[in-house]
Amino acid sequence: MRIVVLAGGIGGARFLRGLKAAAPDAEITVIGNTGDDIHLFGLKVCPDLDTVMYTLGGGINEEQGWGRAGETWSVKEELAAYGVGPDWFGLGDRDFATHIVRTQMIGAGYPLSAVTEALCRRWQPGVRLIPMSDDRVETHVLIDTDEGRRAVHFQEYWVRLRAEVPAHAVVPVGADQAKPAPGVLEALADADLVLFPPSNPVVSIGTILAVPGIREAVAGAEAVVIGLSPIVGDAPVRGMADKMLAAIGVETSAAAVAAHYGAGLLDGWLVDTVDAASVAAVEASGIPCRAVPLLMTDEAATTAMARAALDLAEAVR
Ligand code: GDP
Ligand code: FO1
Ligand code: CA
Repeated sequence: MRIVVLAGGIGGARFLRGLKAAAPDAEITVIGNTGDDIHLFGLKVCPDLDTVMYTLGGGINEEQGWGRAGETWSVKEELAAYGVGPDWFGLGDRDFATHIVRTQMIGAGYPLSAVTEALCRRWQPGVRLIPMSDDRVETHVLIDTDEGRRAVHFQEYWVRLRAEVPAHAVVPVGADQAKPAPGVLEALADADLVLFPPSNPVVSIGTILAVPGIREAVAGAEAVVIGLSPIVGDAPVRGMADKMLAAIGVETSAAAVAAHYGAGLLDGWLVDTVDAASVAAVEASGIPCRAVPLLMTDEAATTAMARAALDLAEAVR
């Protein structure tokens, strides 16, 4: 079976671990979000691609969910001693090496998709990881500052400001001019199943779908498309997705996220058992829906979630 997963960082990566266990023989292609990418200290950092790569490759800091296990911070301390910022984004020594290799290869002329493939030769994530696009796309968030309304980089909004100020708009800058990376449209056309893991619907999956051609390829795919809600009990399980949903006028509920993707994209939707009361409303909007436990508390629970997605796909096929 050929499965394509549209993934952000932590939510996508953890789900993928369960999917690999639930479907050990499947050929899994991951289309990764690159809207979170940021250039720091002359280096290109791709947080969501790295989170998937490190999580599946066994190098992730499990507690934090991003960055490397066994990390040290000498470079960060030395940069601070020079007074060179930003100081609000935590790049560790081990992680720095990834960004150095990536930036060096891009400087030599390799597209991000080829660089990602090269980095994955070390990590062996057991999936084919492709960035959504080789073109630069950068998510910006419109906020009010002392100097008036300003667009800030998504990481500045998320990490420095902790999403504590209202977001008026979320803009994937460059997406309208971006092309899907080589292999993205082919993978979607050849897929038996497309999954939306419980990733952020706005700044992860929304950004991937904003690359012209990808939304159309998902909607037009022969594959069954199944999504899992990142919202449980009307709140994000982790992070500040509620702030992002508010910015695009979508209520923070599992049913509202399903309606936001719509029956044009989704052939099925999973909500958590605490949201079982919303199953009828989702189905009334034309999307088959089931309530199952959706908390990725351990490997077994995550694998069961992936199995529930595979089961729903069979039922609606
Ligand atoms: P990010 O790029 O690191 O923010 O990660 P993603 O976009 O892939 O996923 C973020 C989303 O994962 C958040 O909105 C969380 O609510 C969701 N999430 C995290 N852990 C869980 C979980 O155990 N269950 C569910 N259903 N969602 C989760
Ligand atoms: N998230 C944080 O909240 N604080 C950080 O300092 C931070 C550093 C960081 C470094 C490398 C990397 O790959 C990810 C990192 N993240 C950090 C997570 C990243 O910013 C995520 O993309 C967003 O938190 C949400 O998508
Ligand atoms: Ca992200």
